[in-house]
Amino acid sequence: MTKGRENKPHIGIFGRRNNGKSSLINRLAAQEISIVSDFAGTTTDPVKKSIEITGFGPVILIDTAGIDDVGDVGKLRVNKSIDSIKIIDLAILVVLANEFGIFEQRIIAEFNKNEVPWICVINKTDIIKPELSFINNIKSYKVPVIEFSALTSKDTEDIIQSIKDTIPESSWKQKSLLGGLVNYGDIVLLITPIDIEAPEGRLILPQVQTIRDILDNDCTAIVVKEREVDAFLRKTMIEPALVITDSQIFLKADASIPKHIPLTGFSVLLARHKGDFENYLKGTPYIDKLKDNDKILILESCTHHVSCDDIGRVKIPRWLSAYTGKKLDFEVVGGLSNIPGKITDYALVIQCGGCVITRKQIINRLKPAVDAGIPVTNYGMTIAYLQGIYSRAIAPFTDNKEHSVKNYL
Ligand SMILES: Nc1nc2c(ncn2[C@@H]2O[C@H](COP(=O)(O)OP(=O)(O)O)[C@@H](O)[C@H]2O)c(=O)[nH]1
Ligand SMILES: [Mg+2]
Repeated sequence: MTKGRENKPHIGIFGRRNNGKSSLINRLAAQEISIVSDFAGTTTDPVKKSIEITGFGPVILIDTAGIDDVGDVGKLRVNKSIDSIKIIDLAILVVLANEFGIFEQRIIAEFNKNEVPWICVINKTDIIKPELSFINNIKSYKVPVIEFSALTSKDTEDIIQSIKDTIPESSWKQKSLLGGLVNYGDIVLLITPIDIEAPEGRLILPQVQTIRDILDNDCTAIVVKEREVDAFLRKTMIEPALVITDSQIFLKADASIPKHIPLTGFSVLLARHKGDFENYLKGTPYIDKLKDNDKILILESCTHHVSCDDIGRVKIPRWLSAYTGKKLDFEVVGGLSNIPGKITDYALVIQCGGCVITRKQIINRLKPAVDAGIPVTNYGMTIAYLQGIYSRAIAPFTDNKEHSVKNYL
């Protein structure tokens, strides 16, 4: 799965069995992607589809099983549907005219609990027309209500307009990686090692994204290898406004870049862009307070990046143990699997960079820990801390009020 694909806004479709959820998805996608049938319970596990909504753009639609499913298996399906609320940016509740009760109220309570905005589609209006009092009752939740028929409505324009009006801008509008850190015309120096770990013939994605972002900010990017930095600064006398380095060579960069020039790492930049940065800032220094036998939870969001796997399972445990000198107990959880045991059993939670999931998914993943007061951090911030470069690397984000984390988020 590519990064771009997973970063699209996620929209979940909920409602009782047979209300036409899958039919609605097919109309929005203008193609047959979900299995539609008149047999209640055709859609079992939530089905993710990457589609282009005409007039809005690319999104991931999640088709779910009915919220009124029955029996043991049915309940499991309902729970899976409810689980998917944690990863969506918007919900569409599909109801039928004059049918709004306990099932709808329960799912709305889940939307509210997860702070997911929603819209309501009254489907099958070709066979049952809703009464005005029914529509007004749903409108009292202060959500858009659209009368629709997946079979006979000419277009989905009203639904798409409501999606556009309701979906949070942060779910689709890309923030600038360097937002608040640079000004028009600044020169930004990037230090990237070209070693055996570097991919053949190209730069890695964070470096490419940063270069693009520098250009988008009307700044100049200069890219050098760590071995060339000293000679470059001496020969050109250029004073960059900001230096961004690969974290692995931060110490070398720290020595080469004069102290008055802000220096940070790609991984810290990405932690702000893609993580729960404010809580990482609070949680990372907790590394110094770790004690013998403390349990550390490592959250690895994808299960197919061999290099991340190595960082989470081997390098971070080794470096953390060496740095603290304590006997620590590590537990790695992959994908979006449930966390074994109680969150309060852990002394620290370390999240991966999250390149394949959305910022919202990371924040929701960490929420139980944050709510329970457990310190959280991520791979990049932890590595920066263990290498003793943390305070310099976060200074560009915390020094200046104008550039503060809050303003960026
Ligand atoms: N008359 C009518 N039938 C519909 C409408 N939308 C869906 N259906 C039918 O209702 C049945 C269930 O649809 P489906 O999309 O599978 O429902 P789901 O269980 O909510 O995903 C199918 O036979 C559809 O053809 C509609 O707007 N009007
Ligand atoms: Mg279905």
